[in-house]
Amino acid sequence: MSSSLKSALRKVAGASKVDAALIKEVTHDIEVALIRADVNVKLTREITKEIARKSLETDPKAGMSVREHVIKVVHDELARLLGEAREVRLKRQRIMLVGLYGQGKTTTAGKLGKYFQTRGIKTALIAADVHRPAAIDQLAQLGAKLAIPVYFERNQKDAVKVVRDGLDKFLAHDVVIIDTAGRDALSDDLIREMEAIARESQADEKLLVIDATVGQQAGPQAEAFHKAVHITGVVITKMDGSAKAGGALSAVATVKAPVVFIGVGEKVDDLERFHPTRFIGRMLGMGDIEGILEKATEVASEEELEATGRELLSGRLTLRTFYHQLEIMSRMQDNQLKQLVESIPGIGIAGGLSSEQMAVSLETMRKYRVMLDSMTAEELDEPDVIRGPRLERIARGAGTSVAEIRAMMQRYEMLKKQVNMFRSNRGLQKQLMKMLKDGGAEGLEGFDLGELTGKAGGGPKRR
Ligand SMILES: Nc1nc2c(ncn2[C@@H]2O[C@H](COP(=O)(O)OP(=O)(O)OP(=O)(O)O)[C@@H](O)[C@H]2O)c(=O)[nH]1
Ligand SMILES: [Mg+2]
Repeated sequence: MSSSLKSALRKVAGASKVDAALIKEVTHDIEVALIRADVNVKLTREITKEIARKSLETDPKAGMSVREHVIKVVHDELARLLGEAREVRLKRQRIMLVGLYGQGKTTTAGKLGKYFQTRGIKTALIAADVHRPAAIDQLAQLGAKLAIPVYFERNQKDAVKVVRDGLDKFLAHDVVIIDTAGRDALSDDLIREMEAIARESQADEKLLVIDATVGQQAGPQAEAFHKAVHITGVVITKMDGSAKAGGALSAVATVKAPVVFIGVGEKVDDLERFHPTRFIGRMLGMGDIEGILEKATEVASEEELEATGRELLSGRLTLRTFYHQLEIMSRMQDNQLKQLVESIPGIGIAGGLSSEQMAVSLETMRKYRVMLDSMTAEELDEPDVIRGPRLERIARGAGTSVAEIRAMMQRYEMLKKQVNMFRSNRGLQKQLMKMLKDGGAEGLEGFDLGELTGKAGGGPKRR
């Protein structure tokens, strides 16, 4: 679908105003692209109608060109079509993979194993497909290649026993991934087996693995599995080269089963977290879509950055300053952030952080931002007022626990202490102000990224 979406948007490139004829042409192209990608026809019509209406009825935000305005509208509608993002968190958990024959469960088990392992989490695999002897070999080979232990019992026909024994063996592992057997269809015996394994393992995540080539059929499939075993997320495989990817994705979104990962090839690295905005950016052939969306919200001006820096130096650090730092850092490109981190005394010198460790710390920052987003202005300016019921309200608003909010507040308190120490060092102060002037990368001084990456990242400690 991507090339036709790209050409649709190219038409807007030179336009100086949004007019009906132009939008009609663009929405027509988008409609063709979506239908070609197997997106349901009715859904496609609704989407393109909305795109046309919103492009014409709303005015571009200040500082946005016509092209950016239309791109934003197109993005927002496609994002609705694809559904909300949900992430499988980097924590101690048991993950069970379910699905029909040949959808990619075993391959995905290996990919997920690698995903956690490279993020510093001790991971193990259990081969609970007891129906096909070759299934054990397949997972065992994957595990050997990745140096991830695999538990299996040959000639054992009781999948639940394999799971029980495997979990006993892997008590010291943080993430245990269970590969299960497929069937031709969602039969009673498959449901019974899935239920029994889910019960035995107390799986935190039950991920349905669906092959993108089933197209719109992915919808009813996801719904049926959801009814049967309450899946917590969907992994769509074979997104590489499937003309029906749009059908599978949109159909799954309509049954409210969040897509968490997509498989984009046969190799162990071919797994991506499903991130609707990034995905849409790629469909539209634009790497910079996040940049455009930010423009539509709020752009931190240079003055703002400098003000934040001065606020830091003055010692009047509030949660608002903390928030600004996170905001700006999350806007920076990975390589910029890496450079910046490496320039911080005590962190960068000893080899720096790997890109995986950076990814974990970025995740933490995003999490913090959500928490700060659910605070009131008063709370941001006077963090001391955050107590009791306020803590609970903030946790609810951020979809997290009071303990997590407390942990974030502790980070903030620590940063405050570090800033105070930093204030007594003039050399560092100069360096910070220079960074601010050079392109807005303030405030990192207070961060101990080793701490931020925590157990998962195991990042270097400050010296
Ligand atoms: N191109 C591509 N191929 C994939 C992807 N994921 C899995 N495959 C291939 O799909 C085939 C089936 O994958 P498996 O992982 O064995 O599927 P399964 O669900 O475990 O199958 P059963 O155990 O037989 O039910 C294999 O040839 C994989 O290499 C993907 O994202 N892209
Ligand atoms: Mg398998």
